[in-house]
Amino acid sequence: MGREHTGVLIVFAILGCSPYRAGLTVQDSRPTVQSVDTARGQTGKADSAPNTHMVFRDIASEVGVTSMPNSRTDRRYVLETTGGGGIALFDCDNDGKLDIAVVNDSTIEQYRNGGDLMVTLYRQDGNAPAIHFTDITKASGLTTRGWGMAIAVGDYDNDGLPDLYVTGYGHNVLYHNLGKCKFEDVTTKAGVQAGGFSTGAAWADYDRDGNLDLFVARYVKTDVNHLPDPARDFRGYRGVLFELPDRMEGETDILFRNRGDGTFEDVSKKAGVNNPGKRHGMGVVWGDYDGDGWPDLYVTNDYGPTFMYHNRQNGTFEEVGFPMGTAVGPDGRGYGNMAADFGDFDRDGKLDLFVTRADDQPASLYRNEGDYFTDIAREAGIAGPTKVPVKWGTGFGDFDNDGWLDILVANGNFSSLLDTLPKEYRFAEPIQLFRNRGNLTFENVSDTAGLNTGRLYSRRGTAFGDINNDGKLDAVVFNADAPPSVFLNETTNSNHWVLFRLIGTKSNRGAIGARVRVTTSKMTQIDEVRAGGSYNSTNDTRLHFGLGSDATINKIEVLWPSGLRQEFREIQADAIYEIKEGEPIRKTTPVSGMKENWASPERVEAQRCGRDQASQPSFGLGSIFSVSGNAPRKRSN
Ligand SMILES: [Ca+2]
Ligand SMILES: [Ca+2]
Ligand SMILES: [Ca+2]
Ligand SMILES: [Ca+2]
Repeated sequence: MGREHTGVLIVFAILGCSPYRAGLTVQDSRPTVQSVDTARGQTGKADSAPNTHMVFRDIASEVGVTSMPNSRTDRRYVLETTGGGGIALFDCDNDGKLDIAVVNDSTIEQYRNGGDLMVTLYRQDGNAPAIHFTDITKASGLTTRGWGMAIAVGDYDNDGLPDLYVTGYGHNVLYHNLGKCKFEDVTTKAGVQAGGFSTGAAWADYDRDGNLDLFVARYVKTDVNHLPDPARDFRGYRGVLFELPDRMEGETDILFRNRGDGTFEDVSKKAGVNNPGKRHGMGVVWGDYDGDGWPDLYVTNDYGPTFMYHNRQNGTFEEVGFPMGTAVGPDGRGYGNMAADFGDFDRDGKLDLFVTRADDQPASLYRNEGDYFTDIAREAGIAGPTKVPVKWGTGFGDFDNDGWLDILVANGNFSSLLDTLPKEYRFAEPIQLFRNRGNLTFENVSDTAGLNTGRLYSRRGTAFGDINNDGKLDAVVFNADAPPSVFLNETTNSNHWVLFRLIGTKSNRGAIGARVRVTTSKMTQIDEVRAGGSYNSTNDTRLHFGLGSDATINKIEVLWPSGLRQEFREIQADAIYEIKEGEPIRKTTPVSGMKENWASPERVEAQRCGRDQASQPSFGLGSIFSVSGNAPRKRSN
């Protein structure tokens, strides 16, 4: 909660505007991304039915998402104000229907007595259109107690079943998925306890050996058994006795390397991502921002500059936040950074970055200019409306399927104790939604999209995914001291869409880090499969693309972490496809039992790429194949 900052970082902001140099080879090896269209000069018209009215409805209470967490709103300690908030949309039994995991916080009294169940798991058991969820937490084996924070879903053992890593205060938990939504706590055996006050976490195969690795951000040192005395020790905030974390000692961050045998080693220091300065870590998201085929890492820090770790392709990272222009806000202030997401909102083939912050601090929309990022939030119409509230979960998503990524932001103040103050932002705040006009500006549609028509809550994490498999991206949002909201996307238009479920064979099974490029007659889009992000949350790992008025996809390109590149032509839109590494694309029918049909693409290409294909035309990420001496290793299991 980065309130009351000084302006000491202004000098760095000036540096942050300069191009990325520093003698890195990345610039030289960077591929030329041949965009079909770029945002500059786009009119924003003609891709779709104009100006679709986005509509959401919170269906949580009518579909069985009703379990009340043990929590409270009158939060006084940092453990309470910053605790909790993760949501995951994932498919725990591979039946083709998304299930929901909610990470629970606790209370100080309850934690001292053993804590609360860190996760609530809802399995989707209805069949469309009758969506229904059942709380199966007790039967699922998710029985470890504690004080939960974040959830990162990833298949770390490549058995085809998504596993859960849950962070929290005191200890973290790795739940191995045994099948049928049953889980086993394997934390000790795996060696990923972490401890301290962990916040965001996310999986990625940073060394490309086929096994998912895990990054965990940590926040501050606090001892629940020796908490300070508010009356004696708190400076307070506008007279409210309320613990502020700015002077608290921070904690280091952790990178766990997956050995491929069910155990992990702590490589944080060796890899250069351990955060020795102990900045207060919050959000984590992986993304290959420079398109060199190696996943890079972005970590938001409260009270200070954020980290952009560039993957040097040799097991180490270089922190390049300032030279890349993403370390601080537009006016050079460090700010209280919360969450971040990568997405190519301007469709120029490069991943951009969106960052949420505390109150009185605008969000940043960092446009990837190739060699550095430029914060265009102000010009885009986002800085103004996002300045006011305390912002948490966020993400890019094309909610109206027009082919342009929109942005959702979940808000809410730290404690209901602050509701006694005049002119203070409320504990419960509206959600914000920004519709991408396609011309580098966004329309604030927060008041008309149905996200705030019901009771307002203090929101935290967000997870996006297509809950009812109708091609429209839905959103689940964490509510403090209440069950989550399940926002079904009921937008009506004639736009087309596609969903891809990727399955790695040589690459990690969950295909985390795979990049997909979709080209229609009017546009080219990219995205990557991620496992953890936003604020403490995990989106559906199926990639969703809105396609506007195009009912046919001319070309689908998949670049796998293994280096394999596949290309498919003339694929029908409005369907869910499964793409298994090295195999033909397959259409799946999103109903009970997931009946499968083989699509009959006119042409299917699968090429095992080597160095000799470095000059291969048309796919702008070809340089991954030309990397010598540090090619990805084979998966060991
Ligand atoms: Ca697994
Ligand atoms: Ca990279
Ligand atoms: Ca859109
Ligand atoms: Ca949907």
